[in-house]
Amino acid sequence: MSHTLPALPYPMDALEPHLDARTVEIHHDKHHATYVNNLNAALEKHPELSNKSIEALLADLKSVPEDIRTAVRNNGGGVLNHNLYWEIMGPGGGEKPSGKLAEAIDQTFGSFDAFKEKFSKTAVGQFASGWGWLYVDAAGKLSIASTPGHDTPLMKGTVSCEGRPVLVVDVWEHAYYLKFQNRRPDFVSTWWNVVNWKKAEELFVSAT
Ligand code: MN3
Repeated sequence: MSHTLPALPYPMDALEPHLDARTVEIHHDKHHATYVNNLNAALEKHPELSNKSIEALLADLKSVPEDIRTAVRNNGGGVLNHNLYWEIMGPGGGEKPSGKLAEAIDQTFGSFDAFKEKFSKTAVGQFASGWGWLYVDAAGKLSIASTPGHDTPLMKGTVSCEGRPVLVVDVWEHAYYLKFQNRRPDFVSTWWNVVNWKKAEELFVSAT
C-alpha cells in the first residue's frame, strides 16, 4: 500500500489575496507531490514497512533501516508537515483562537499578541529552509520552536522539540518566493490571515 497526496481541502485560489493561487498550486501539486513520490520510492525497498503510518515511521526513525532512514526522515516529514500545513489554513481564516487554545495561549505567553510575536520571530529566524511550530510538549505545555528541513516534533528521539503539533508555518522559500521573494517576515505576517483556528484548537484538544 503506498502513500497518496491528499487533495487540497479548498480551491487553489481560496487563500487569496494573502497566499496566491499559483504558489499554492506549485506547492501542493509539485513540491508536496514530490515528497509523496520520494517516500513511496524509498519504502519500496522495504515492503515490511508498507503498513506503517508515516507518523509511526517518524516517531521511531531508529527502527527504519539505515539505507532509507534519511529519505524517510526528509520525505515522510515533508508529506506529514504539508498535510498539516494545508489543514491548518483555510478561507475565512485569521482572527484569533477561542476556547481552550485561547486560554492556554494567554496563560503560557501572556497574551495572544505576545504569542504571535514570539511565533513569528521564531519562524522568521529559522536559518534556511524549515518550519515554525506551536506544539504541546511532553509536559503538556504549549511551546514554540522551529525545525530545519522537514523535521517535526513528532520525531521522538530525533528533535529537541518533541511533542504534538498544533500550528505550523512552512518557511521554505517555495512557500512564498513567487509573491514575497526574499521577504520572509512579510509572508509570515500575511500568513496569520489564513490560519484556521478551529483546526488548531481541535489539534490542541486532542493533544492534551
Ligand atoms: Mn513546503
